[in-house]
Amino acid sequence: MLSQTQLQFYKDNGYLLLDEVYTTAEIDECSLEYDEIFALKKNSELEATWRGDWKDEASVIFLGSLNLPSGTGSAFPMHQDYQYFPYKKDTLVAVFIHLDDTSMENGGLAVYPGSHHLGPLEDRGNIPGWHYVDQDKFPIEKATPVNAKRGQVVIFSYLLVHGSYPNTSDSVRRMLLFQMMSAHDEKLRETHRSPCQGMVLSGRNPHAEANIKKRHEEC
Ligand SMILES: O=C(O)CCC(=O)C(=O)O
Repeated sequence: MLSQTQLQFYKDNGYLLLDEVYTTAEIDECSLEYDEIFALKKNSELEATWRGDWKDEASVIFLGSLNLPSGTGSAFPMHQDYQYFPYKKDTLVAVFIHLDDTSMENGGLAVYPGSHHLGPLEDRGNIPGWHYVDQDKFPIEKATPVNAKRGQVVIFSYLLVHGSYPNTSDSVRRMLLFQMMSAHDEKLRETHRSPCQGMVLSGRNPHAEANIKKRHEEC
């Protein structure tokens, strides 16, 4: 349960860093599973990997797991997730579950606090499938770093301008990414069609087919 102070911080800034959501044992288990998946993925397609030996169904809820490799340039220039999947009521949030400590050196998150109040910004993406805001207006150098510890969770609005620093360290930066929205929200245009998209985490979704094979058919 979030406190009033946390809720107010989220409303004002568009993001929140949370402690103690998971126990150390849970994060350790997640971390092991994560490494096993990435080891399998090295030699096969991700979809094939997903047919592997899952311990429980909840494992397939996540939409992505981001392993920012060491020594690369900025994989994520400043952007709003809105441009990837716009919804009518803007209920979409991203949740990062950190499996490693993050910093400006190893590809940590950078945000423009309060930028979610600006609404959808002009899309300056010039590569198909990629969306960025104007990097001159929102340079990563002027953004606020969100240094997270292993096990900490960051939640932010899909309208928040954010990106990641280049990982110049010699180790990978691992985290689990969930993106979720209210089942009562509706997409403004067709977006990603990942197998987990539309999966119900709580309650029921009146707009989606329960059968995973028909996941992307409208009811
Ligand atoms: O992996 C990261 O650090 C950033 C990911 C991100 O910004 C996104 O998925 O929208």
